[in-house]
Amino acid sequence: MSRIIPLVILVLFSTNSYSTANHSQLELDFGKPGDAAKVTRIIKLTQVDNMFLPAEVKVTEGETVRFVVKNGGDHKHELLIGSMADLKKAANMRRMYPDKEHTEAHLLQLEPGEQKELVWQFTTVGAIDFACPLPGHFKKMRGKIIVEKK
Ligand SMILES: [Cu+2]
Repeated sequence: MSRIIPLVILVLFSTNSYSTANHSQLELDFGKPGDAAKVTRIIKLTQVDNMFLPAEVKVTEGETVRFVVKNGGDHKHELLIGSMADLKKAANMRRMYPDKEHTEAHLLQLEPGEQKELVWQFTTVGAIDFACPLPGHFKKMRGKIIVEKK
């Protein structure tokens, strides 16, 4: 009997810590939501109708970046980070279901004149894309994040 109790406690403890970690730790192949206290680079992006300025930015592997995104256009814009395949999927979804709500951790939605921030840690060397997936914007409003080796 005395052997069972520690085992039960261990299982409860590990289940609890797993679900806590799982909740706050979304990890994608290009990184994860960053800790605002660990930001080492601030990148300002401006959206106009219809492009990002600048359209290419460089970061370093492991770095936590704060994107400060300003919609300087007259229309709604979004910033979505992801592989080109995923961005195309997102753009198709927005075309087919324009009223669906989107809440991805790597997405910002901005009204004209609005400014929002996204903190992201880039964990994989290479290039990752970003875009505004809204209909009519997606083909022009694209950019690249180059993640350089540390
Ligand atoms: Cu747009």
